[in-house]
Amino acid sequence: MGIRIGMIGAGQIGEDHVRRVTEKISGAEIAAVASRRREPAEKVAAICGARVENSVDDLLAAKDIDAVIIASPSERHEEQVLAALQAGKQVFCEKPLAVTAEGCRRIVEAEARIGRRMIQVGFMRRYDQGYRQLRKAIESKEFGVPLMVHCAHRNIAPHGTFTTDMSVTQTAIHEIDVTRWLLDDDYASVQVIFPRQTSNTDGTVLRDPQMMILQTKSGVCINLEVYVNCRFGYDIQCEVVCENGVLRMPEPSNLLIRADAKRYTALETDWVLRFVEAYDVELQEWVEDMHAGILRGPSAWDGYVAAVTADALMAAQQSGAVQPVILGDCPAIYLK
Ligand code: ISE
Repeated sequence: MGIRIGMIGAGQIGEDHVRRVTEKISGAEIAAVASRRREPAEKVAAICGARVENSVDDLLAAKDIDAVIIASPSERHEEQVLAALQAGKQVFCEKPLAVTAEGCRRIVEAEARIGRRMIQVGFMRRYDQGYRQLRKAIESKEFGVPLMVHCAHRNIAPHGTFTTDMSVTQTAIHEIDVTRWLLDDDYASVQVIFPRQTSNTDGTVLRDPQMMILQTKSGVCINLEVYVNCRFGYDIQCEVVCENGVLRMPEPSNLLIRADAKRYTALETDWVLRFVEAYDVELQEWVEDMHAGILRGPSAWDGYVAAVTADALMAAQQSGAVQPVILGDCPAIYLK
């Protein structure tokens, strides 16, 4: 029997996930939708023929719902994840797991009390082909151990209001998770340097670009350029320097065009397109893992580690100094 999913939130990412589960994913269906506003919930429910619940509480109380996808505004995640655990539902929560590290810790503790994994966090880059190839090559040890990682995260322009700390919490958060997963290593310290600033911020207070430097416990240095106003395209780069070789993430395979006395390949314009396949694989594997009774994707602990690292980076933005990343004890359910 298919997993019956309740969708919480009916914004763009919620709608995308509903389409995915309905049109691309096997082994699950969207049974109900709940959102603070009725109208978008009805629109999203109509895509898949699901019912609309009056509230998140009603959706969580429904006996026919096995799991929920939480794609509501970030500030509501903590309360909704905790309520879903309480109701015995499996949870897929879009990033961030909670808006504070303390909030993530409360979720980790609640899940640890249950004694098994119930939560997966939406760090979709772990499901991207290119990152998976990188991880496999690192794991093979064929090129020696990794020493350094060079990353770039470039957006054409931010959507809506964007502040200096959001370059960490919304943008760098993806590299914080995926690099730690690639290297299978935790962060020891972080630092932020502000290079010459772009005039593309149009007079807003946002500091852009930023150079973030993270060092792992085993000493690997990661330099991450975050440039959210690059104007030219959505551009994600990752290169791992190992002892005996350099591993570069492949570019997305777009057509090579010769025209107008130029030879070029188009760049994506946003993450929805750049990571479209990763999002599909992410939800498909989550559904398969629920059927198999064992979750393997990004855990609540990974969500917590990302939040603690993000806090250290924001402290580093303020202080200009190297900041330690202090995690505390990891509950047994998350240890491999
Ligand atoms: C956005 O929230 C994302 O998650 C994107 O992947 C990232 O590139 C962008 O900078 C964020 O604002």
